[in-house]
Amino acid sequence: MNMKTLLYSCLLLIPMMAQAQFTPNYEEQKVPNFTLPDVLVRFNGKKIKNAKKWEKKRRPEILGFFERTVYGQVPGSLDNVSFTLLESDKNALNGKAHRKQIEVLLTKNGKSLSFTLLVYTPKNRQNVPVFLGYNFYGNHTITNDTMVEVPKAWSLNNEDFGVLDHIPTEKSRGVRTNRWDLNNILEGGFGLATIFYGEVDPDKDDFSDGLHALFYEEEQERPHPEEWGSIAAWAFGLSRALDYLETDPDIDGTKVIAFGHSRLGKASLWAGATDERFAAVVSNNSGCGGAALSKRQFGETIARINTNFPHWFATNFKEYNEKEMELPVDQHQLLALIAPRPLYVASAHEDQWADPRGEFLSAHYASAVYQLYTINGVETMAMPQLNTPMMNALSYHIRTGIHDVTAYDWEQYIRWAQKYVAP
Ligand code: GTR
Repeated sequence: MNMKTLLYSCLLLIPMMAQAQFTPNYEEQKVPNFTLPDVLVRFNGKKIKNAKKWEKKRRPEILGFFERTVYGQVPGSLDNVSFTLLESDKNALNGKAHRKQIEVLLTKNGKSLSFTLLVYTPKNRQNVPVFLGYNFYGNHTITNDTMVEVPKAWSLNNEDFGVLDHIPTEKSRGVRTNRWDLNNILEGGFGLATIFYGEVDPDKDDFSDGLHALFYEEEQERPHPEEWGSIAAWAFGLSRALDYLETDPDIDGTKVIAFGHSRLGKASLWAGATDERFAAVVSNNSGCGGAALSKRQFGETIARINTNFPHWFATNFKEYNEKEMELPVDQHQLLALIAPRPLYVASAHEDQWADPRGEFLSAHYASAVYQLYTINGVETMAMPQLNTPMMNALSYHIRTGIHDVTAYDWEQYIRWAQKYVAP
């Protein structure tokens, strides 16, 4: 081999090596050995023995770490939050539901941002428990109801849904009804409240828009390294929606369940952790940076997620790219921050990218905190069979199929919420 060919092959190797580094691991035997930080041992080594000490000592330090280093802190508070009822119909969905669309207006530093909350409650019912969660492409995608407004905010493109040039469109009305089992939610005695996540913070690596920009000091262009990324902004938006829900007599503000799928499941978990007014949380296939343990490095990893989605987490979190073992926390501790409130973690068998086993083990290790309250969680380390939920206040299931939200998932969430959230 002459010098030239040698040099050429080396040049070819560099991108291949970078690629190899990023090849996701899907083999259980290749999961590295690691010691999980004990949820009940403080950073100073002291053991936590009861719920009181957990709440006073351990919970705040875990929350503080996740705030500064993972999702990022919210820099201050809003000047004002106000609600305007845009529209309502007591005979929506063929007389089954009461529909409302509410504008939630957030103001800070003379700037404002608004989002539209779509709420359905069972007809002629008041004070009902409700599932609150974001949708990916607009409120009008979750139902065929023609009265639901098409949002104007920036959207991810989706050719199948007719979303080109990042503009939500009428064409996608009803395209996501499969992910929102509205009939069964209402028949189960629950309301459903949803928001298009792009209205709170567009899902792109651009900090000039969305919620972040409201909080900037003069000439600031992006959050400081310990400040919030998009997931924390979405979580904050859920809390502002909860501010409204607490004022609505049709809804029981003490029984609002934060629900989310995938990246929005990460947001619902963080909302439940930071805002204890949420009565319960559902994490559907939330994966890396959500329910799944990072130290397993199975499927999506910290480096991968921070590279593909540089805006999701605090800049500080990038320090742990390919350094999972150095991270003094793991995601079971995020789950533990929800305790003693009911929590449902769900995986899908074909969703290996989200590491179902890592999601399961995370729920298992979080159970130690539920036990302090004598509440049952995921006690065993053996994963359940497919489509066989382990149902307790802290529940887990893995169903057949892909990364998605299905009628099967909703059937379990409704049953669980009837038992543990709104008995
Ligand atoms: C994937 C991402 C996951 C998950 C998912 C989703 O591309 O890697 O962490 O959040 O998107 O939100 O659908």
